[in-house]
Amino acid sequence: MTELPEGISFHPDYFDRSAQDALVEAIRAVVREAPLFVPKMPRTGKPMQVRMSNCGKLGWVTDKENGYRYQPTHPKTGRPWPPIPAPLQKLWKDVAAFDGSPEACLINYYVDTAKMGLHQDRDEEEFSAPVVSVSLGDDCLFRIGGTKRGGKTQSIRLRSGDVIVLGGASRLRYHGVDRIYPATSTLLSDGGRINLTLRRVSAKG
Ligand code: MD3
Ligand code: FE
Repeated sequence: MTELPEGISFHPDYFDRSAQDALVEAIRAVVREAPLFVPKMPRTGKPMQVRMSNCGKLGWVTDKENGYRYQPTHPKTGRPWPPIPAPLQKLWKDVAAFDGSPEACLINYYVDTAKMGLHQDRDEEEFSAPVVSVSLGDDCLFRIGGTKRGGKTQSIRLRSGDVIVLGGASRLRYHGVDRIYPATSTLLSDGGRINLTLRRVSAKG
């Protein structure tokens, strides 16, 4: 077991099974109001493999015409995003070490075959706030690299209930999801993996 880079803190099994069940129920309620959508790459319009939604004042969206951005409303319904569920607001307070509340919670849903390519999260204005990630459902192989493309990378298996905090010198590291390990969790009735990322978007005035 090798050490993680500075700025990353890993909390395996942060949420126990009953807390995970409660989170899944809360996320199911969010996606009833704000349905999962298919994000499309800027310029090409190529669909990403994950399905997405958001809760919070702002949500991350992307489409062919307007590219990556945060906006206060759902791209299909035009309605505001639902609020961030209380247990996730508490999580941020407990682990983020940032003086300000989370503005966005991106919901990523992965089916068995879905992946997410290496990328940086840089659509936020406030890079001094960490990104706080919660994994639910099937395990995945997560990969983290350096702050430039093409350097060496490290892989970590993330399991249901794990929390990982990406901050400080690691906030702009490249990262992605190489694979899902199907049927490794009983949490989600239809299988797959949910990742929740809590984010601060705007700098505090
Ligand atoms: C490392 N999601 O939504 S979460 C994303 O599992 C995203 O769905 C992945 O990458 C997922 O943008 C990974 C863990 C994560 C999130 C943000 C990071 C790792 C990060 C920001 C900087 C470095
Ligand atoms: Fe990311």
